[in-house]
Amino acid sequence: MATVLDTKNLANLIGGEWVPAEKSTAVINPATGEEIVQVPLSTKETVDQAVQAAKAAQKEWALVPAPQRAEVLYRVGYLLKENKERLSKLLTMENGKVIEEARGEVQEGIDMAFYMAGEGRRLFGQTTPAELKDKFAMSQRVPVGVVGLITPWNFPIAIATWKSFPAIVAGNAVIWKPATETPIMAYELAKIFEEAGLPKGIVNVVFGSGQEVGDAMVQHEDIRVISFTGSNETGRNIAAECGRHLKKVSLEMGGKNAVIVMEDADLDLAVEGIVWSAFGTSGQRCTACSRVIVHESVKEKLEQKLLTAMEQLTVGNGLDESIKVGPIINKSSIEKINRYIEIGKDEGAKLLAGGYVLNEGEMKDGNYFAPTLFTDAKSDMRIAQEEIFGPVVSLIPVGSFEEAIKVNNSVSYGLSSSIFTKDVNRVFKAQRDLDTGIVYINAGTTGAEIHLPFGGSKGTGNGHRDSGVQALDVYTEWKAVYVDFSGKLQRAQIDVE
Ligand code: UN1
Repeated sequence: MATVLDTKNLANLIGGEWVPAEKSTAVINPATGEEIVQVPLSTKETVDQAVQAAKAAQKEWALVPAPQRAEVLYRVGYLLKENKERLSKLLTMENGKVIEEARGEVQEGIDMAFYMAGEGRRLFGQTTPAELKDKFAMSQRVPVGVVGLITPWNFPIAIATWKSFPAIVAGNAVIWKPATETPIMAYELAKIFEEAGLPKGIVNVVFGSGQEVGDAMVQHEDIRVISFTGSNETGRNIAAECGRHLKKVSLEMGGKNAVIVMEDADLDLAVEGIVWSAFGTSGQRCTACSRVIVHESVKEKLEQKLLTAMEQLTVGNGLDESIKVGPIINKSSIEKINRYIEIGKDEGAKLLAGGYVLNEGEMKDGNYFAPTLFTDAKSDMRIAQEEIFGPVVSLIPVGSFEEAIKVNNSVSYGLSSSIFTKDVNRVFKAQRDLDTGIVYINAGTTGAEIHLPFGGSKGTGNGHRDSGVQALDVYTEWKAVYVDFSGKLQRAQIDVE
């Protein structure tokens, strides 16, 4: 199909100029194996150029009143809306997710634009009484300066908006390294920033590898914040390095999310929730359901209903509206998923459906994996503990509500969880006791809305949140201001009557 992209060679955006790089690599459509575009493999020097441009631009940007900074985001929101269909198609081509989900992801960016633009007229600080007479006290948010964003391929536009929009409205300049697998959304969003009138140098896009570009960002003394979404291993390394540089770091590193199905659940609804959150985006969401913790009394019924629902899942190129499950991002992910299938079998879990690569007919040049269901898994098996990031879900039978909560909490991640039950007491106990940053009642594990905090506990993060008003905490410092209008020296804690 004809691409709707206006270039065959992407360039970096530095200080408002599109700068080609010497080296590049191919971006492959995971549905067809075809090359879509070349993406730069930039160097450390490029990062430094971008930081210099950002530093210069940020000083003026910080002085623009926040409601005016927000005007740019409103325009970005409208431009995303106008371009929604075109962007969604490009997103499906580079990432593989089915077109309906691509539209949903672009919508998430639109929502984030209007939400964060609203913050231009809030960005609330506090005023508070001073302890001394004729003295005024307040706190306010101030921009950090230059911030570094490292974004993943699985939500190449939504996650970029979660991070860049709060950074921009708060008065920062951005160095952004998008995933090399999915650079087109970054290119398109950067062009939208330009068209919306964002001053040159406020968003700089540097394409390239984590080892070269990501590492240079983490090392750069003038980048004061790193916000990263990706693997736990990379996140830990980034955090350690940021620690050495006393740099603030916000991490979102995945999950091992479970749906709990109790004996009183609406099983048909639970099946819909499981299928959508386990096999949507081919399981390549941080929030994807990869465990189903089921009360043993309804286990067999649930298995049967799941198998029937899975038969309806059509796998193929996501540009075709009838397809429900798109391809896997690349060959190495396919290998990883395959390894986990073997691990699951060796551990003694029972494979009920799927478990193999699909490469017949139109799927022969893409990376496809059959939706997969294991049952009789134990909570300490590797397939029930480790993030697979593919369309693989494991059923773990339990005997009680208490055991279900315990099994849910037994993993090293803490992003999302869900319970299907009609018992209001269990609902409230579950939302209290499930140790994840996101909890769903009678819905699957995916579908976070942008005005709530996104992130989680344990191996998922380090205490920060993407999106929601909480994202502002990542991109601002607090300043406490005291105004003494007594005309004399008043000593805090001492001259108190
Ligand atoms: C991710 O998988 O990293 O809640 C983000 C959801 C989406 C965002 C997922 N709104 O599933």
